[in-house]
Amino acid sequence: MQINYGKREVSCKLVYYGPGMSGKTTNLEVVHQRVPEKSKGDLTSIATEGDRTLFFDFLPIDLGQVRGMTTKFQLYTVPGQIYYASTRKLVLQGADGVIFVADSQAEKIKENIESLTDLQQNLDEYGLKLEEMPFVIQWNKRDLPNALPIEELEKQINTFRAPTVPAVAATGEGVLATLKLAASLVLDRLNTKEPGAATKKAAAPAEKPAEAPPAEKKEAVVAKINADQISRSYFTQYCQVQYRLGARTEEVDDFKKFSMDEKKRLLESLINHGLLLQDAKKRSIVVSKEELEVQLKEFARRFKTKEEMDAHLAHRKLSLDNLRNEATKNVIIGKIIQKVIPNLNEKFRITETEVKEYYFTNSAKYGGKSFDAVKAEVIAGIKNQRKRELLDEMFKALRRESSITIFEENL
Ligand SMILES: Nc1nc2c(ncn2[C@@H]2O[C@H](COP(=O)(O)OP(=O)(O)O)[C@@H](O)[C@H]2O)c(=O)[nH]1
Ligand SMILES: [Mg+2]
Repeated sequence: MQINYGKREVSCKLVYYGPGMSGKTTNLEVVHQRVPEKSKGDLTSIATEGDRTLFFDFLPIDLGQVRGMTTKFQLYTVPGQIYYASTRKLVLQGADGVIFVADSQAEKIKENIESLTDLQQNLDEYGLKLEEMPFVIQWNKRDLPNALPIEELEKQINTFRAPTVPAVAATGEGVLATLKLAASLVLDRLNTKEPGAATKKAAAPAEKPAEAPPAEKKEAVVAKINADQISRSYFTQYCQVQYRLGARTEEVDDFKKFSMDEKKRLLESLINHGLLLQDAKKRSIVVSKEELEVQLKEFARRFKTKEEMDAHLAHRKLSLDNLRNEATKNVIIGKIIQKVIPNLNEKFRITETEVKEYYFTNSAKYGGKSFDAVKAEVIAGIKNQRKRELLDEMFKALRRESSITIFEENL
């Protein structure tokens, strides 16, 4: 759960768990269809040909103002197949609540129980206990003739006596009821864990800035980019993620300490990204699920197997959220460049003379290899350099028309 007191925003993560084919993806599809346009993002599904979820499905939704805070939920599903065990664990990272989608069919009882055990084991590794978490069971596929009676399911599966909702996800029945129930449990928990956290800010008198509520004092601001504020906790998180993404070693530090100079440099890059995202918003640039899918698949291609990729992420302590954010940023950068610079292809056209020139001036880099042997590498090098130049120009232009304040004392 992330709380941004400055923006009065709370962001929660809900994970739909359950055996393969129980209806998790269907649940997300129904939520996506039924939630009003302005309150939802794109549904991102990364599926194999067989229409089975490969990584996870992702849907951000906005439940509106709850007790004075904007409440955002990130909905995730997990892949059901046994061989994606490590992905299932990764998706659970940072979960605030779990919805277990059970398949009511008599012949699925064993799979349901196995999946529930798998869920408990995975949570255990994060030091979490299902019985202490916001947890809802959905009895799905109630329409099928071989569905077991609910009392029977309760007896065999619901050992914690978690709240349950019967559903026919295929027709949408029970889907929103399940989500609402889970969301309310998460929000209740937020209020008991941090008494008054959600209400304090809303009730605080606005006219006396000298007596800011304690929540705001805690949340120091490191910079302002136009109307947006960057809190210190967000910045700290950003620094850690950038360090992990760029790490050259397999294992990373739990918490990397940065010098003041490094912090300032990271803040500059965060400001650049912030400006870029604001600009994208102004230009109504959005990232479609297909575009995100291409980026994520591109990343996955670097690994021979899924297990290898999951291990890579786990070693670097990177979550799927981190990956998705990076991918989104990359897509946005590409789209803005294309919009801002209409003659982009012209700029990226590289003549043979230029390639040779670059090769000779940077010959040290190529360790004495012949021109022909490294030509492709040289061209890629030039393209990267141009891309960096273009981005620099863009950042400069954006900074000229923006108001940026840095609070160094809070770094
Ligand atoms: N009859 C019936 N079929 C359902 C229901 N919910 C989902 N399905 C079907 O079950 C299959 C698997 O659903 P899916 O959402 O992909 O399962 P996932 O593997 O848990 O993501 C699909 O063919 C769905 O159309 C339901 O309530 N009743
Ligand atoms: Mg699925």
